[in-house]
Amino acid sequence: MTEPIRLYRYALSGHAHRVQLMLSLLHLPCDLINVDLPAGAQKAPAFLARNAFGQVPVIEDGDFTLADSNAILIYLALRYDPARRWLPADARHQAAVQRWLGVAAGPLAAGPAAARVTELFKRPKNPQYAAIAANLFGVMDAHLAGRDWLAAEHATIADVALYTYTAHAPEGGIALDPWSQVRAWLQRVEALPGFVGMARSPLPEAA
Ligand SMILES: N[C@@H](CCC(=O)N[C@@H](CS)C(=O)NCC(=O)O)C(=O)O
Repeated sequence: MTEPIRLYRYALSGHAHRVQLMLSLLHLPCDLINVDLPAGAQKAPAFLARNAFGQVPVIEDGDFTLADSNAILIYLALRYDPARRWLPADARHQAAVQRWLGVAAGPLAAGPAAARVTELFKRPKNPQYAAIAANLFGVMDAHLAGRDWLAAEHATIADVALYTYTAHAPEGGIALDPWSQVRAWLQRVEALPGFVGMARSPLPEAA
């Protein structure tokens, strides 16, 4: 790598934070470029040329441009972790990682992340978000009973992908108190060398 990786992000985007966290865990230098989502900068032609879906995160690594948080985690792990700890090479572990990346793009986004964005931008509440989150965290809590990490005997990109919107679920009015295994796992992620957090938003009054 000859120059820092450029990360296009919004400071309150958990999808973008997921990438920032991975870059930091891999000790990769990066330039953070803020995209003003409330002003609609992600839909401007210059940004759409980087990601036609008009969303952060996007990275530029030299002449290579890549959007989508989970795709970026896979790229970074394959490109910059030759030991293959963050994305194990063997079939079972790699499939387990992929399963959790699907959860991050599925119920994590549709439940806790959607509830949080509703609070952040004062959109109409939808009780389905809390129901999706409760089911997800129940499954995660049971899965984490007796194991430290989601997909292997050590941290992988699965843990990075699930971390941010789980840790910040209370900002969407979804308390983590019932899920002791999930809370212990969050602490393990936060203890990883190179961990960097995302700015906390105020908790909703009803939470
Ligand atoms: N599947 C995408 C989702 C990214 C996403 O939802 N980004 C949000 C911020 S968290 C965004 O840019 N929203 C602005 C918009 O859709 O206009 C990923 O994993 O990167």
